[in-house]
Amino acid sequence: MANVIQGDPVGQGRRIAIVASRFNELITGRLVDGALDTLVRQGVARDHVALVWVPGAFELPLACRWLAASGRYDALVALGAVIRGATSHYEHVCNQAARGVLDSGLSTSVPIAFGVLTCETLEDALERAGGSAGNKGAEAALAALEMAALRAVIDGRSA
Ligand code: INI
Repeated sequence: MANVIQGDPVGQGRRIAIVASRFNELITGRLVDGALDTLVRQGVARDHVALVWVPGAFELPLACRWLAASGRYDALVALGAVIRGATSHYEHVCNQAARGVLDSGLSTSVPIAFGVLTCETLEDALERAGGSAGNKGAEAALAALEMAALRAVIDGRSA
C-alpha cells in the first residue's frame, strides 16, 4: 500500500491572490466571480483575497512573479481569456502566458493555478466561464488551494 500524499483544498487561513486580465473582460469577469465564490466557499476569508487586474494575458506572468515573490500569498490564481482572431498574435499570447505563469511559479515555489481560457470563439469561452462547460476560474481556484495544502504537507507544516 502506497503512502498517499495529497492536499485538501481547504481555505481556512490561506491568503490568495487572483490575477486577472482585463482583455475580454466579459469572460474574465465571470472567471473572477467563479474563483472568488469558490475560495470563499472553501473557507478563505474575503479580506485574505487580493484581486489584481492586468491589461492582458501577456502581462499575467510578471504580475504573478511580483505577487509570488512578495511572500504574502499561499497561492495565486491566474485568469485570462485568449480568443483566436485573424492574427497570429493569439499563439504568442497563449504560449507566453502559459510559459510565463509556469516560470513565475517555478522560480518562486508559490503555486499558481492557470485559469487562462484559450478558445476559438467567444461562444466557446462563455461556455467555460460559467456556461455548460463549468467555470474554469472556479476550477483554478480549487487547484490553487489544493497545491497550497500539498506544499504545506510536503514542507512538513500542517496542511
Ligand atoms: N490579451 C488577452 O488577454 N486575450 C486576447 O485574446 C488577446 N488578443 O487576442 O490579442 C490579448 N492581447 C493583448 C496582450 O495580452 C497584451 O496585453 C498586449 O500585447 C500588451 O502587452
